[in-house]
Amino acid sequence: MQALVRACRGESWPAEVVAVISSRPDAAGLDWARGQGIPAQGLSHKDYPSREAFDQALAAQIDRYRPDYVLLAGFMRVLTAGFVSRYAGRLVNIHPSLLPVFPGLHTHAQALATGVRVHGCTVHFVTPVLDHGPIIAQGCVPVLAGDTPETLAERVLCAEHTAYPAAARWLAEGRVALTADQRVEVAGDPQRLFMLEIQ
Ligand code: NHR
Repeated sequence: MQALVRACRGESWPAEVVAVISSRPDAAGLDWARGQGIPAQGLSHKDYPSREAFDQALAAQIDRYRPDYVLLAGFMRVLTAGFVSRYAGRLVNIHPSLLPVFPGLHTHAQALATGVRVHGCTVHFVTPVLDHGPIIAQGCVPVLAGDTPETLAERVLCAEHTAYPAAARWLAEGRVALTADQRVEVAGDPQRLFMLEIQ
């Protein structure tokens, strides 16, 4: 979230972050956003009797700001089909693996347990099927000898901080389209793959 806000501040960026909303009212990112002059709001899922009720309240808050896009960043609640369809084509997530491998949670531990030599992150449109939407961009990093889930997560996070702002910029520039077979095309045909240099 901070990487997206910082990127949008850059010169000649065609986007701004209009609000930051978290399902955890104690999230440090909310205070950080307020400090940056961005409206920020906590909305605890624990205050709602069902996922549907929470998602409806969440949508009501989001719609106050009339955003063109809703970008999930560390958002940990599975969203209902109703919420996803309301923002169809405008709802994006970054997942810490090279999808379609390692959907779900604990992706870095899964990568180490499987022994893959390359790992990374995926920026994708959100669909009702978890971690399955059309891929906008990916960032990859090597798995190194001696890696722990924590050291690997840190390396992947660097890739996330490159891939997500890049994808957000393509979206804001109106360059991202979905094909009939649900693949992403980006006008100008950028590579859409970010490879981190490791010293
Ligand atoms: N919702 C839909 N419909 N589709 C996706 O692809 C979604 C989504 C909501 C969040 C982010 C995803 C990730 O990047 C995301 C993608 C949380 C869970 C999860 O199981 C799964 C995937 C993601 C985020 N959440 C538990 C739940 O019961 C709670 C886990 C917790 O609180 O620690 O919602 O990884």
